Amino acid sequence: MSNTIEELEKQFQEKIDNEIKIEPKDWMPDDYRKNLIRQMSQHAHSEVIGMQPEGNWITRAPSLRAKKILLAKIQDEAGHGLYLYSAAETLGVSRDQFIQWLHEGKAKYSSIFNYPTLNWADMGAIGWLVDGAAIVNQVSLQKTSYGPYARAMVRICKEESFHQRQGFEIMAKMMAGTKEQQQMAQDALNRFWWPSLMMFGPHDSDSSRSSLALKWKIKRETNDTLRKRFIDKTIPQAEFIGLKVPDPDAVLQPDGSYKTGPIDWDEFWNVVKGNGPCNKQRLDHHKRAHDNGKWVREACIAFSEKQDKRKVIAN
Ligand code: BYC
Repeated sequence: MSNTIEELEKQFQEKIDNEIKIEPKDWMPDDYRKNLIRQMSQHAHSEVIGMQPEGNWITRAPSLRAKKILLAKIQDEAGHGLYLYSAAETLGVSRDQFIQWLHEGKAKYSSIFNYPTLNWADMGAIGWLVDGAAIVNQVSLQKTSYGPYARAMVRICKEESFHQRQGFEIMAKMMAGTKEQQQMAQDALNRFWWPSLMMFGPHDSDSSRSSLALKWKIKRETNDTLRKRFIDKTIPQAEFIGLKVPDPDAVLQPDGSYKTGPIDWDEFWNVVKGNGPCNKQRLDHHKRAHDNGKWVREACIAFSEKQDKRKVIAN
């Protein structure tokens, strides 16, 4: 006897409420699938596009040690993108389709990667603030209800915490250096502080996706809760190495948390809509790299087809 949609929805919600993971072949509401496809593909695109601002500094790293660490970090980000594309493909959409949506502007990636990286301290600011913000979000996503996404997050979080530390190390070293180095570190914090807070998305009251995402446990905590956690962790870290966050309204409260000033949401939406300083550059670069890699993809397919034919003959 087949179940009605209402029964299937009820059983689905019971699984979610009982913390049972949803797996690719399980029944799921269409909107759950669509919401996951959107969020996971945006997440994957962010990891991949996020390589560009840092890739810009590989040839100019100040030492061989710094270059090796930066290369390893960027390679990790590529890996994160690939785990996430694979996890998202289990929802029935191909990698080619995800890339096409990105190129057509139908899929987003994190607003943070539309800002330029102007000096070496920006590598510190990205590792410390951007990966730091990403970890706060992703630790929460380790408990997301979709199994393949949750499992990808566990591995990604381990690598992100190394990234956060390497960024903080760069900032701490610069703050222990010359006056010019200290100014560069403060300048990088000034430019990346507010865009890092924007990574968590709009305030809860303006977050159109949150209510269903929370009901279905795709998201486990709200945008504002995660943003606040990041702020409360990061301001003391800044002060510890002699930096000051560029928020004149930031005040420590008796409970140990911080009250902070307003975020410029016009800037956020402007960047999200494609008008940030580097949106065009980032997308053009991705399209170019994708086109240049066409022959590699074709060679891989030809090779695997040849291997398959050999297997058929051998059997
Ligand atoms: N940027 O209802 P809301 C990394 C959009 S990369 C752009 O709150 P939701 C790294 C949102 O998509 C880590 N768009 O949405 C890599 C929605 O528009 P649509 C990236 C944003 O999904 C290299 C609309 O605004 N992490 O670690 O419930 C080097 C309304 O928002 C942004 C992830 O992707 C934004 N910042 O919540 C270094 C985490 N914020 O789609 C580091 C996974 C919001 O309806 N994603 N929008 O047209 C999430 O957790 C959630 O999707 C968000 C947004 C918290 C980002």
